[in-house]
Amino acid sequence: MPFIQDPPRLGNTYDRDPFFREVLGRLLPPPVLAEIEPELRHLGDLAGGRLHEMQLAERLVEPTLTQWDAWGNRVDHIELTPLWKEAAGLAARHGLVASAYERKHAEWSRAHQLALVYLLEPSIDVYSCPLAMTDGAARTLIDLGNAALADRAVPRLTSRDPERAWTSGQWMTEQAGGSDVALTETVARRTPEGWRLDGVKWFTSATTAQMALTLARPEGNGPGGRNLALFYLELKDEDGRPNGVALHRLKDKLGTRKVPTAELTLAGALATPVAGLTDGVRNITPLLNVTRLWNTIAAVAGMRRAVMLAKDYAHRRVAFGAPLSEKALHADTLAGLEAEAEGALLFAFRLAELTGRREAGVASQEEVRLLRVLTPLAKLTTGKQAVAIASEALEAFGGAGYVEDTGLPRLLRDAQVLPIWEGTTNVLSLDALRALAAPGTVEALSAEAERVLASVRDPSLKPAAEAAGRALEHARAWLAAAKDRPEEREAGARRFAMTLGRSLELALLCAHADSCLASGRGGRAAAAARRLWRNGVDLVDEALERDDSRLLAGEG
Ligand code: UCC
Repeated sequence: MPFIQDPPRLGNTYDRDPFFREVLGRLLPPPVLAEIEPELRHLGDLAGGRLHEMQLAERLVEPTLTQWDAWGNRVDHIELTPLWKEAAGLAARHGLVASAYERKHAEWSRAHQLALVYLLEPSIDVYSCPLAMTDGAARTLIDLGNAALADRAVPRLTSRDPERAWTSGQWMTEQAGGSDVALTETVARRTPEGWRLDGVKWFTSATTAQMALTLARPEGNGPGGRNLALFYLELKDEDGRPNGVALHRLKDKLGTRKVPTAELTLAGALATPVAGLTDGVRNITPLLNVTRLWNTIAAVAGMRRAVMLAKDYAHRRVAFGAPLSEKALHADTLAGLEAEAEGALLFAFRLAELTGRREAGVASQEEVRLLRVLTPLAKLTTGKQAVAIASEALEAFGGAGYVEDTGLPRLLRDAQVLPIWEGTTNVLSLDALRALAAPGTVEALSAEAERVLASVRDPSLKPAAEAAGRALEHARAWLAAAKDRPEEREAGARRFAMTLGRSLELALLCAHADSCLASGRGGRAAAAARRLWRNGVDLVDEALERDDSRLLAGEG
């Protein structure tokens, strides 16, 4: 008898995601949700239907680079996949970048924008990458106050007209280093026509952009990140000729295969300093913080997609005499994955909320500090979860999860980039420590944790909330004990950051579950909170506790 198995189906990914709808319902004022809901439902329909089908159908199609035309002209043409072309139009029309800048919904505009992103992201083959950089570039040009460049580029970066819309690159990584950006070797020279850049950029994602923000060392400046400058460049001149940018090849990557990531040379590319001739690293950080926010949303969206597929399949696949969904161990495994994704979703949208408040000018000083430290924490925590969840979700399909033409292995390959790009887990753990060293930031984080935990009143949630509270307390004690011991502080940074990230997720999920119980919306979220607790927040915490007691005992 042939093997015929019903594949997993998605359906409308907005309608079939009650947890997401619950989270939006708590976050957004009812008139805002009512206004945006038809569009969310429409995108859920596209994401679970036509786009998902396209994604499966063009699984083997990848972007290609043509460097020369038949007559010897350098053309460097990148042909994108059909889904990417479709996604570009959809992203512009639905304002996947624009809605954050139009600010139609005041401080809830970021949450609105990222809800759109959350729905489309898993079905557009990582077209979110150029969109994230575009958003970050618009934010950077605005924040740095370069009116001429902002006037020129921001209306295009935030356009809803696909014919007019631009995307931006973010060219930071060089052969000398991707994390240690201060090693940048690209040189900027002042010429009669303006600044010209020479160098090699080793990893430039989505190189089909019309502009890029990049770092270069102005001739005569010394070493280090402070002596770099942030530059704006356009890839083509007014006549459509290349602006001193030559693409060598596309990268052959484990995942994100539809993203045309290139190596390129800058040979006399005309560029404009964005904000003076120093402090390039500091000046590019608004871009980094926006792409880290997108990374967090993409991680959560990927987790939810993997869980949605695995859950649907569990109703279709029969083994040992019953559907998998009726098997206690399989159901428990899926519940564990779902709890992770739910904690992560709450963390991501808390970040979206704070970002929206800051951009709308209504955030308190404490919220600004909180946002600074939650950005690396959320990115690093959800990036790690995304890989673990994708891996476990594939296992829930048995061998089918390991077979390419099911379309499932892509989930894991595309997740693996999330802890790497935009700052690895270790780099971001150190960034979290850097943020916490600023005055008032430990206090802002403690106040957030206390506020969230104090809102948990239902006795059934107390043990989980107390576990989160204990872990947070350990983290605080470790930070104080590690203050004057730089080596131990660095070595323990990841355990510290993961403990904070995972216990904040648990605290947020407990608080969410409490509000569901209080409003009579059932105990499903409470069960998820207890499940997340059992998933091992305390295991991370124990590891930290060992570090902590070693430090407290003064051991080296
Ligand atoms: O990976 C890439 C691919 C692009 C694809 C985009 C798609 C993503 C979206 C996905 C959605 C699906 S592009 C390259 C990514 N590279 C990185 O992320 C770099 C990772 N490395 C770091 O983040 C490091 O921590 C560095 C480069 C920032 C450290 O450099 P330095 O030279 O050691 O810098 P300092 O001295 O630590 O920091 C310089 C200044 C300081 O402020 P001042 O000057 O006032 O003392 C820092 O406090 O910058 C400040 N600073 C920040 N401020 C550093 N980081 C931040 C931050 N995150 N926010 C605010």
